[in-house]
Amino acid sequence: MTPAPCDLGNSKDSLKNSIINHLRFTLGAYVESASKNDWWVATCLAIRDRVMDHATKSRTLHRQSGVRRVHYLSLEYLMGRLLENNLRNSGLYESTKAALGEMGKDLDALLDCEPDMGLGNGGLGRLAACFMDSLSTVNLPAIGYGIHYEFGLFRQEFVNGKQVEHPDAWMRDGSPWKIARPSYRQTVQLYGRVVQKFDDCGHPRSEWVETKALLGLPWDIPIVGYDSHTVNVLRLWQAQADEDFNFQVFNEGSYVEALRDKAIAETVSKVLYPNDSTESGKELRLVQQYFFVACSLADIVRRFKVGYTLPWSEFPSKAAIQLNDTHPAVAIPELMRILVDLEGLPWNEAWKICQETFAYTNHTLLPEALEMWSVSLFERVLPRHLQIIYQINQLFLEGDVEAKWPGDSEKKRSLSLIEERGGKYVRMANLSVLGSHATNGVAALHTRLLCERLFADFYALYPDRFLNLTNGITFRRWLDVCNPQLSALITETIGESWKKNADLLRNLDPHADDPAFRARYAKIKRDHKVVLAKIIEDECGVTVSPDALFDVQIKRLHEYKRQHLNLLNIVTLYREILDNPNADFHPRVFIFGAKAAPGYFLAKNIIHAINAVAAKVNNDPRVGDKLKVVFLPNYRVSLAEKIIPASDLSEQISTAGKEASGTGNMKLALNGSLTIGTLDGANVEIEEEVGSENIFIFGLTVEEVTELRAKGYNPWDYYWANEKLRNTIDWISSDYFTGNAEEFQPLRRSLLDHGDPYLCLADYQSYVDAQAKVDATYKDQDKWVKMAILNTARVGKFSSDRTILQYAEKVWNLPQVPIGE
Ligand code: CR1
Repeated sequence: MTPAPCDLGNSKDSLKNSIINHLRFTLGAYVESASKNDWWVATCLAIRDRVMDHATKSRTLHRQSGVRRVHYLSLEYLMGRLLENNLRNSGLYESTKAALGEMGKDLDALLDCEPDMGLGNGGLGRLAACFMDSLSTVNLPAIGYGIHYEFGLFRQEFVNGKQVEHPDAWMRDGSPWKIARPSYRQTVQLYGRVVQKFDDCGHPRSEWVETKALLGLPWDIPIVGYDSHTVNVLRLWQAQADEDFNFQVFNEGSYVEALRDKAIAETVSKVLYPNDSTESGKELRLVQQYFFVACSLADIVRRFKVGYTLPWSEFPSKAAIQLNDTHPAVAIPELMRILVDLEGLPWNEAWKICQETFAYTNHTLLPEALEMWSVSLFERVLPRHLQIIYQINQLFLEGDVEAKWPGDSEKKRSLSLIEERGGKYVRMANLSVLGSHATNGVAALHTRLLCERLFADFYALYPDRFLNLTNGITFRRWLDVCNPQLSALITETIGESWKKNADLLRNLDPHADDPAFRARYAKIKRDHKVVLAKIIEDECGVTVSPDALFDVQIKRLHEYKRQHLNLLNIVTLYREILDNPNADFHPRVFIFGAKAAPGYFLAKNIIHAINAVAAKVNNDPRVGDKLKVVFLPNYRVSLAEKIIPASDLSEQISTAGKEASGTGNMKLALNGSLTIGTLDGANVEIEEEVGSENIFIFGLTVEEVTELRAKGYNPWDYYWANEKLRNTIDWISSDYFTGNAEEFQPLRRSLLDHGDPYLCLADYQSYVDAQAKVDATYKDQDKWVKMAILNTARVGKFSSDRTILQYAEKVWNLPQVPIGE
């Protein structure tokens, strides 16, 4: 007898039943006495029930139809909270709100129970999260693979203005979104040595022996798309010990010792490395990378084998694998090892399969972010993979490189997978380009620089492999969820289709001239500023006026992003207000959100300096309301969702050529925050879209930066030539702000003695002038609001749906597969 299906309807009453059932039977709680957290969990589970059915359906249909799937390999996923996103995407928000309302519960209050899923550092991890949303939305068959970190990015606190880190135990109480899949557990080998054996036909085969084993337990998180029935999954691997007990030791009575190995094994998925755009070269990090790559590849191969009885040459027609930066690049030798050592394929055939399967996205040109592993470390952890890399390298240098540049050892040095100067290192970026059929940058300018600079020789050799795919953001989370008021106004004005086709936002363009529309748009912005002002009051104890200009810089703390250039302008303004109290200056609130890598000394010094300046400025009666500076602690996705709709001005002020793309710039522009920025990353394309009259561009271009450096850049020249600048720097590094003149000497030294590597001084005057223009423009509110509306209207290009469809077409050759009801 088939049991009656449970009621998974979408009506208010069905949802009410589901929530009550979960409270009673899953959580063992009474409706009358359940805690707020119980209500939140029960609500998530009620939604998850509805979503899981579609996940199973999607997976089944993808398997049965035999379509190619994309596998996104990423060490980071910065998902944030899932409940509201899932509700809005699945169209269940209103009925769930009503269901809870009838039971005396406020949905919006419950949303705050959810801890952020912060399994990433910054832009790269958030991009992966946006891509997962878009893949489901546009009905592409996809699986995201990553690590189930027990601790996500640290929680940040300020003590006396200095950053202090605390662990982020995001899933201490479990998570209602994740489902364990023990039947798909994988075993991974590490360490050991390689021996040569001969198979039955007398062919030599390498065997990796005396290894240590680690288990990977997959956890699945369903990814709900907007208005689509495709539910893909994000599969995160948790490391477990091979055997719970070492019986030998156990029998000797050493129970605690026996469990030690288990504890060590489990450190592999314990914690996310907190560095953004820098590599760290630590053994545990390499083990993390290999662990999740090996689990994921084994999972992909398992699916290929059970699903089909096809020859290996068909593997790429079933599986595309995208490498999100070089972090998963060890997948290339791992697939070679599977094909050659385990499956017995000839080398050349295996190599062809590899190249057809993999594609690589580069996210940075910063030299300190280009991953290199010392050969000795690599050899110890992955001895067979190192051999494979050597062989790939030899065939490449003696083959394609020799053919193109006969006898040119300089070219060989530059293209080699092994760096030989100053110790031997494996270059993961070169490996990634060579082992894949496509390499892309993440904005037009970045891709151009990849081809002209970082990968110039590879580009000369394989020009067809390189392409640009400008980043995007999901408009669901970054408009629908974080700014439902604006989303509703847009829908009321131009209809709903923009949610699936963001280019239609252009239909808002003419409404910028309509005073009634402008008034409503401006009111939404102001309401968000009132909400943010309350958060600022609660978090920082600073009272700010929602009528001030909210000037926002939110992103990781990094010298190249130049939060310290922002600070130079703030201190310049502070001085001006004191010198010239009657000047007509529109009140401004400078708002920062940023985490610094715990080991990044100068970044922490900059945070401290901003907080110290804030403390002085905010309490100086001579300044009053004109200037406030706040640094909101613990910047994260859920806080970004509060700041972005409330922002007037978006600081995108990196040194030209350093920010590969940026994605916060897109989120802010979409929410009507005007950009003050350099011609860097995607700012260039934002200017193209919104028009140069609706953005504040300043500073040196990439070409000018190159020229200046070639000429010999000396920050002291700027210091001596510009009195305002000189006073500003001297003031920051005096004892005025903390009572101790030593405090900000590191910052001063970096700007002067150490050559100002990110050219803050060179761009200072141009930045200060652009800020004056911002001030003048803001005073004309009609004009400002119009510009803001035109930003919202014209950034449709930056929808991650567009980006993902380009990947599908140009890199993955992937069909859209709609899933029925
Ligand atoms: C870049 O710095 C870009 C994101 C996503 C970052 C940023 O400009 O928007 O990637 N790079 O593409 C990075 O984290 C390891 O490199």
